[in-house]
Amino acid sequence: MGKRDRLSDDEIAGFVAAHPGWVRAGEQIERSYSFPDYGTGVGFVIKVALLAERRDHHPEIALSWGKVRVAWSTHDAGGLTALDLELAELTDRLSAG
Ligand code: HBI
Repeated sequence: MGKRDRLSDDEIAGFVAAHPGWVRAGEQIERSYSFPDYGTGVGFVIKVALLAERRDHHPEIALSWGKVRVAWSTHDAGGLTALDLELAELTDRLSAG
């Protein structure tokens, strides 16, 4: 199982069950994070963006006041891969400050 091989539905369901906040949305996993203000959300977006650049793997990120939505998928694989799950866990760590 390479990091960029598509995951099975069961593997994805197992991740979602073990990682509160993450949900499957088609060929993505997504999670929204709440922040006390817009600026704190921006800081989180920057950290996720820098992670994405370091790993050459980029999420969808939506920023609004007090909220950031992050969605991971592997475009090259046309679905979810282990890389998405790994980066979703890293995204959670970044949200913890
Ligand atoms: N980001 N989410 C995501 N999925 C990809 O397939 C991807 C990426 N960032 C860069 C990237 N692929 C490059 O390796 C090229 O394949 C575009």
